[in-house]
Amino acid sequence: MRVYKTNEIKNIALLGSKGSGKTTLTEAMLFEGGVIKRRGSVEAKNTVSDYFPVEQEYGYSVFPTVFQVEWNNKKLNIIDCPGSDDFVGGAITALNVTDQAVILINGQYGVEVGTQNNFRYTEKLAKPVIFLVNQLDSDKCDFDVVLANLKDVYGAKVVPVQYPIATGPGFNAVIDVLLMKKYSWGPEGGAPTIEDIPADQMDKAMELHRALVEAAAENDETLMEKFFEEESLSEDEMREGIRKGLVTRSIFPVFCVCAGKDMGVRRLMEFLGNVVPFVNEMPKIHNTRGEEVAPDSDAPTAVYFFKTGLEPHIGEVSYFKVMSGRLKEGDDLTNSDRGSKERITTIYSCAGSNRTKVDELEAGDIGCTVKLKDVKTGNTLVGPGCDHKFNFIKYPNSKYSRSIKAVNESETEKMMAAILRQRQEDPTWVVEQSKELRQTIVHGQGEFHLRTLKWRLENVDKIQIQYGEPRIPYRETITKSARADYRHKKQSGGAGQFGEVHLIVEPYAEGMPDPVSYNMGGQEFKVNIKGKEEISLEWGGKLVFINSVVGGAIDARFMPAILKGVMDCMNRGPLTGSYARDVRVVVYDGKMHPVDSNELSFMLAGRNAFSAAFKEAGPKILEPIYDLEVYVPADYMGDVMSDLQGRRAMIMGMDSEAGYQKLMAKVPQKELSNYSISLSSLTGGRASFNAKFASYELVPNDIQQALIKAHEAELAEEEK
Ligand SMILES: Nc1nc2c(ncn2[C@@H]2O[C@H](COP(=O)(O)OP(=O)(O)O)[C@@H](O)[C@H]2O)c(=O)[nH]1
Ligand SMILES: [Mg+2]
Repeated sequence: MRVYKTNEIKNIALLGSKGSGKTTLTEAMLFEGGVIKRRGSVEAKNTVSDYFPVEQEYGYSVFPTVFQVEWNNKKLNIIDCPGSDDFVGGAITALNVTDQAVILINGQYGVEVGTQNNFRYTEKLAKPVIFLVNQLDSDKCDFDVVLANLKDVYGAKVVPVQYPIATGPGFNAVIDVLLMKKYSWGPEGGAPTIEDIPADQMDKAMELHRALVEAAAENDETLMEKFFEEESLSEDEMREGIRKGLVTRSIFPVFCVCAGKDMGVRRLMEFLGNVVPFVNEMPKIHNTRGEEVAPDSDAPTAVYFFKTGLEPHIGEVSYFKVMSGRLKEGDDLTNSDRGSKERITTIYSCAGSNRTKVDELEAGDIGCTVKLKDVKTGNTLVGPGCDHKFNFIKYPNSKYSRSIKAVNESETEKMMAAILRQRQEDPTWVVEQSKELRQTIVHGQGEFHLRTLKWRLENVDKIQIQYGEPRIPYRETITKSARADYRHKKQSGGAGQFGEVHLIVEPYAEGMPDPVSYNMGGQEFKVNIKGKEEISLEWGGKLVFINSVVGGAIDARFMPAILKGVMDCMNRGPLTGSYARDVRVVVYDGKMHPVDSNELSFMLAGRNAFSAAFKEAGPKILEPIYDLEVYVPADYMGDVMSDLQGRRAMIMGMDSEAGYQKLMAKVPQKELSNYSISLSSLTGGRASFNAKFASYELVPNDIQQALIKAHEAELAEEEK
């Protein structure tokens, strides 16, 4: 493979709902590009893309597959992404390192929820979009309906470049209204026959041609002028106009293929090579310091690692994009994120598990390498004179969490290591060892996502695991002030223990003034602040601890011990054992013993006084509330809404977005535990959602009572 210049490289993400035909199209492109000698099929489990056992087991893509084809002296770097939203991490990665999204539409179904999700990400990342209608040979496919659907959802920017003469099993020809030619294929697909447009198609073709010319001209003033004067543009001018329109997302061209029969694939590759924006035409990426990094081959080398694959027999395969400079075999580079040195022994151009050695890659290009010592997904390797780091890829929040444990407890460490390894492949798996919940929790994008993790742990790493319901990180707080004393006294033989603490607790709110005095049961307690500690709690909220002890009743040296006792209680709240937050404590009096007082005594006195006061202070349990956004087709709105009402949701608003309704609500985390499964079964998989932590709110009284009971039972169980 020769060395491609930056302006000969096109980076493309292949997106679309699961089952739209991305993996099949990939086979056809690789076949046409001469990378493989025969096309595999998803059914025969022999495609280049779906080569991991887990993908073959489930029959669809789990990981994005990077591949390269050369076509007309251009290098197309294409990433075939998993279609299911459970594996959205792959699509996010791919979109971030490419300059063009090709979104496949299943000609049988038109715009699907997966299409919508993919499109939304292209919108967020401002990437150009080409729609590609596939499966034109299916009898359920009606191109006009699909096109109307696309226009309905994405507007007038949707402009066909091709249309099929007929769809269904006899499909074998399209009219290309950019080139104004008819393309047709024999039963084996492949090389097309290119002919003049038949007379009976001419009117329709001319009409669509004019629409395309106008759409192309709109993106450039000189083209617009020419269009007004001459009512037409040359082919090159149209390509130029379409490319500009792609970059600004003012045109979404529509192409036609039948990936299964390799029809329309060559023409597609030609268009991608000619019209897709070059790497250096797209907005520049920024490094972590916010500086622009241009894909300049003469600048110092910076290579960003966006994906790690774990392959049987080979180990880690690291996929990268050359952000600037050029990468040569034998280069010695520094890992700017980890400080370590790395030598690049071999560079490959890749096509799934097929790899071809190359000597050099220039800025903008994508490749892979193996046997790196210490490079993790997200790291950057740099040459002399360069210290770029990148963190431009932002993954969505998790949507589904489960507690996880190894069935055989002795394999816990092995399990953790395996999950962390898999996280290199899919950064949307997040594992957390929660001290608070006393559970290990895995967070993912959906039930299927987590099931895949389990499959891999059990079948690849040979570790049996078990999922469970994750605990909810409740919090405890108080709603009014209360006072309590506690005397800790022990006289048994030798040195005794003595400490006595009097304190007041009250709810703390950010910005409230320091206390001056309290009135408790008709008695006045003046506050005389001698010391104040404001502790930002690790788990959110604050504890404010005030020393207002008069007349030396307790030595200042015992204050830290009292605070420690209070903190013990904050760590394991009296109601449910959850963290407590937002409390102010004023220690205003107490007693010491000249001999027997020590730190332990005051720690215990502080803890018990605080616990007693806390229980008198209208204690409440708080639960985490999430901001939920649900994208749902209008027909399902009613069902989704009433389901949410059963989840104690507070509906915050509604919006409509490209054929979908967007519903915003606040929902307790506890009620979201199985939401991805319910929403999917409620809508036949046609809705999607995301959820983000918003705040802690009081739980309703009946739930509080139930939680306290459950905690008491748990404590009794522990004592047995
Ligand atoms: N009839 C027909 N079936 C196709 C075509 N392209 C793909 N398929 C089938 O559609 C299913 C999903 O294809 P696949 O490539 O796995 O889709 P992906 O999930 O987008 O990667 C498979 O059964 C393919 O054989 C096509 O052009 N025509
Ligand atoms: Mg696939």
